[in-house]
Amino acid sequence: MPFDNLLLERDGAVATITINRPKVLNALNTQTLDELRRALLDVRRDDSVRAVVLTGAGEKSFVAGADINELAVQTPTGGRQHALTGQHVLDLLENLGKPVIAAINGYALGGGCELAMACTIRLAADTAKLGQPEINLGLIPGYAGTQRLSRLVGKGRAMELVLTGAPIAAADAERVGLVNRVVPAADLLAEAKKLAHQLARNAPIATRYILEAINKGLEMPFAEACVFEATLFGLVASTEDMKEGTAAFLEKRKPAFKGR
Ligand code: CO8
Repeated sequence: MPFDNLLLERDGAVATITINRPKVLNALNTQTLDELRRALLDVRRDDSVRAVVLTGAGEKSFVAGADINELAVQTPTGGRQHALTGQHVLDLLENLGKPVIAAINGYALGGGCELAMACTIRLAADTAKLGQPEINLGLIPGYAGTQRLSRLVGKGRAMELVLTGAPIAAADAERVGLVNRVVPAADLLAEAKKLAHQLARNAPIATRYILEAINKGLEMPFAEACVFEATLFGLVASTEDMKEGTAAFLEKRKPAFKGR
């Protein structure tokens, strides 16, 4: 089924997903969230996709949040369901098994900041602004923002960002660890794609296990997470790519990973 509100493009092993509702600063309505879920399932299923770039259409906004037109008329049960649906889609993104680079090309507010936080690595344009302004609408974050933000920037900074609702500039977001790197706006997409292509050349199974070890391991007690890591290490030792990677090093050549 084609998408109305997003673009899905391919360049070799890299897929680029662009949230495409620029007239409303790429706000996430129910349809867009559902299209994103479908696009992510397509990308997850396709072994030839090894990395993903996620961005917003236009120069002004990555995603300016959940669509406030829908939030304004939600019911208590509908609101709960909406939040759970959004959390499910962001969970899918975080645990896609391939790295997702957020190219934050402008406003990443509310659900937009939550979307960026579910990505693996965040690059921001120097013009970007990030924040959780839900409090200004009499709301709270609902796509797991309270949880991912406090894990990324620490409890004190998360409290300040969510309680004040004030957005921060890209440079400050980098300083507190909310984004990995800030680049000039004109270079953002190229830099994100360059990083995605670089990660796409790595051994896919090792990449998937690193994502799992960090994502799942962080939610476990330390000792259990270490055992989990060791088990994944053992599994990766059974791959052809491990043999190829170590042989290539010893033979002083570049490895050619096959994902086996
Ligand atoms: N939803 C719907 N429409 C939006 C949104 C949005 N989040 N953001 C912007 N728009 C629309 C505007 O209404 C406007 O439409 P129109 O042209 O028809 O008037 C158009 O986009 C352009 O926006 P502005 O004219 O406001 O552009 P400015 O440059 O003046 O301002 C801002 C840009 C500062 C980004 C401003 O648009 C803004 O404050 N937007 C809202 C940001 C916000 O509060 N986001 C958080 C929303 S709440 C949320 O995300 C909760 C997520 C969890 C939900 C859990 C489920 C229950």
